[in-house]
Amino acid sequence: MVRHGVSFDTIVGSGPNSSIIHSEPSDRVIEQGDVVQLDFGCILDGFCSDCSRVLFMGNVDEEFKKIYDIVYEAHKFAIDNAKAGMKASEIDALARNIVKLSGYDFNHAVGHAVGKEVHEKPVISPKDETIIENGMVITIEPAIYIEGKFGIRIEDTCLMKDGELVSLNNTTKEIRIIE
Ligand SMILES: [Mn+2]
Repeated sequence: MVRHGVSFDTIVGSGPNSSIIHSEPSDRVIEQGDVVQLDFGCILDGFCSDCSRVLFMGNVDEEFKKIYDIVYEAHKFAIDNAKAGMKASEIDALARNIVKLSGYDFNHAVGHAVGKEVHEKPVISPKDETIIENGMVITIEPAIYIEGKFGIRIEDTCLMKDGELVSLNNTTKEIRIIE
């Protein structure tokens, strides 16, 4: 990232700030028990990337784990089940319905196309009817925000290839606890 440059200003939100979608880095000191939300990307050969991961500081309570598992399941389900030829809105629904069935929702799109700009059209939202075709690059980033407490968003940049959605990020999505 240092060598190639970032595709947008890195988001780091700890504790309650993790529940703010575009949290800017602040002087807040990271504490035991915090959720730390990271959202970042770089530019390679003129093309952007976009990735979100969550870290847990020390012991994590059961509510955090429960919410993490829902978001991770929604993220994974959408990647595993998105196919070329589906509408953007249908791919949004794959992830959002898992979150909704668990009694939550989130007030942003499940993703967006990525190219020379980090946010391009189509938007993977309930209202976008664009057909997602082979060769398109989109993000899958469902989330749950518990206002004033914490937020969890898991995001990969994905390529629609041979009819299937393939994640281009290799970083683990298992729960990461920093002791
Ligand atoms: Mn994104």
